[in-house]
Amino acid sequence: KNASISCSASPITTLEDTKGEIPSRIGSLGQVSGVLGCQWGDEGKGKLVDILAKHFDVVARCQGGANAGHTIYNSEGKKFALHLVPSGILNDDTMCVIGNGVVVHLPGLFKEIDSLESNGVSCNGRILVSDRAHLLFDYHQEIDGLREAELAKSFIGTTKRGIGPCYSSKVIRNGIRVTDLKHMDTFPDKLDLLLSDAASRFKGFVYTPEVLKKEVEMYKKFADRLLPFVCDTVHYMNESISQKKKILVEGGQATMLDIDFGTYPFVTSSSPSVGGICTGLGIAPRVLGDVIGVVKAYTTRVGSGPFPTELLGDDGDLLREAGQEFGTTTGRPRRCGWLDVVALKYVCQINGFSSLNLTKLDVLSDLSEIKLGVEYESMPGWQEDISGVRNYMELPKAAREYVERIEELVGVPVHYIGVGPGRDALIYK
Ligand code: 2SA
Ligand code: GDP
Ligand code: MG
Repeated sequence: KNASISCSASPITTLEDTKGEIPSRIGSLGQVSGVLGCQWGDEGKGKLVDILAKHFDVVARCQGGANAGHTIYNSEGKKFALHLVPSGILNDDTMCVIGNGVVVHLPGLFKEIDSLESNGVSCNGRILVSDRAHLLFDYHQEIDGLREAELAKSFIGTTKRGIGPCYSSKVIRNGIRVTDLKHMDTFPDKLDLLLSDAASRFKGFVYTPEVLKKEVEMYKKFADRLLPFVCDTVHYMNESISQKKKILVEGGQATMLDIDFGTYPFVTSSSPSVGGICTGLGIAPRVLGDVIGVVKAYTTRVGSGPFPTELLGDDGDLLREAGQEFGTTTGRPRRCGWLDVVALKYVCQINGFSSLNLTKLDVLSDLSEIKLGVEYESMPGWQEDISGVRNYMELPKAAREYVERIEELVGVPVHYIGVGPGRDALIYK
């Protein structure tokens, strides 16, 4: 392998530039389609959702919360990092839904909306929040940190965004939902129960009547601001389906972080795999058309847990630099390694993808040899810049052979290939 890998910065041009090349395939995606992560997150789901959003009426998030970090670039090359707001927001005609399966941190949501608005993205009337979604409070974030500290060396490496504690409240049935903001008379008692529970469990958690008072005052203001966004999204989604609107579901994290199917206990607390689409939005499995799996041409993971194809030391550092692999939410360096085909096959089995989007192929460009995590298979590299390529047949032969070997091994066609972060940097195969 070469001593240095450089990530070629692709020029960001407008989507119009590639219009002729966008295949009918996008137009013929199922009325309700999904985009899900195939590894341990950060495969580039946000970029694909943003590109596809133009062809959909609604983009919906079904699980997770502000642990997600979806990076997208608009046509002027301006960068946006989204956490709770669905990645359809840059397309003016798309409605964005935050479904019942999402855990919502209101201070974070409003900060994100304010930042989008101040960057010229109008959110007004374009975001709907499920009345059934659970509220994630600052205290959930605090105890996320306390839990991690308690675990000491066996810490999970969470994003400390309060995800596990909030889903715990939901499952143990003392959680507070968005709809509870409509009943501010009973809200303080509900919050008191939650905070008292946390105080009795965690020595380090300071809870006083003043804390409650301050929080309630803050949430009264939030309630006024949020209520225009609140909606029975189950009804909205199903009505939209009856009206033949096109719906794209955006997954956060990925199947290898799924609470059931991932590398437990080093997982997140939601279902980022195909089942999460139905439970997180209240739509039936039979309405689901295409589900696209997003897979990076290599593997990354943030946080602890098994990673069989991980590259440690200099090799991992080179890949991290080339791919700019740092957490979109926390800035943490991501662990890097070769593509794990064994894990990918398992993920394809669980989700039944109709196609794959192989991303960041451009990052491997300088390598003389690329390893695939299947009985330590090795393939020749192509060692030339592919970030300007837009036509599959113009990719170097070795790059095409790499793509086709992945298709052969996992048994799912690769229809989209990422060769840069910009909207135009996608090859339709
Ligand atoms: P949590 O916070 O309870 O969901 O953490 C549990 C595990 O799930 C992982 N996780 C993620 N992995 C990759 N990317 C995520 N989003 C951010 C990003 C991460 C960041 O886009 O880069 O900025 O650090 C994400 N969210 C959760 C987490 O690392 C734990 O392994
Ligand atoms: P997500 O959580 O799956 O949406 O992914 P993230 O946004 O956290 O991380 C993916 C990163 O890779 C982002 O910085 C994207 O801009 C970038 N990216 C996406 N696709 C490509 C690609 O094909 N090539 C390159 N070089 N970067 C890409
Ligand atoms: Mg991410």
